Amino acid sequence: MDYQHRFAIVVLTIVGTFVSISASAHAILVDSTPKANGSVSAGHASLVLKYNSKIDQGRSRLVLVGPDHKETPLPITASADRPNEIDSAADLSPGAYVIHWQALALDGHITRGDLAFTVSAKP
Ligand SMILES: [Cu+2]
Repeated sequence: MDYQHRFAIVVLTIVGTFVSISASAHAILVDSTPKANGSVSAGHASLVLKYNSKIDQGRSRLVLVGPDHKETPLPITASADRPNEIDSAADLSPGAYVIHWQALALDGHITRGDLAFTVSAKP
């Protein structure tokens, strides 16, 4: 076996290990309301973050960053019938927002991310 073949096998082994670890159970955001970089009308909005695996809703966190850069922790609504979701709601006025989310999957691993969206004035 020449050097290039051996190198390729080592790389494939490393990639394979990484893929199998990340496929185990970490919570990955797969869908949301509002959508990433999407838009909603001003007013009372439900916020839904949907993951690929079950979430410990009691120990996950959502922080809403408003157009004035003020950070507000959001209350999470526990919903046993939707174990893959983190649900909340907020009264929103027009502007650009970001939700910093922190999700605890049932395997004990925490993942984090940002969900940016825009709130437009009521038509
Ligand atoms: Cu995990």
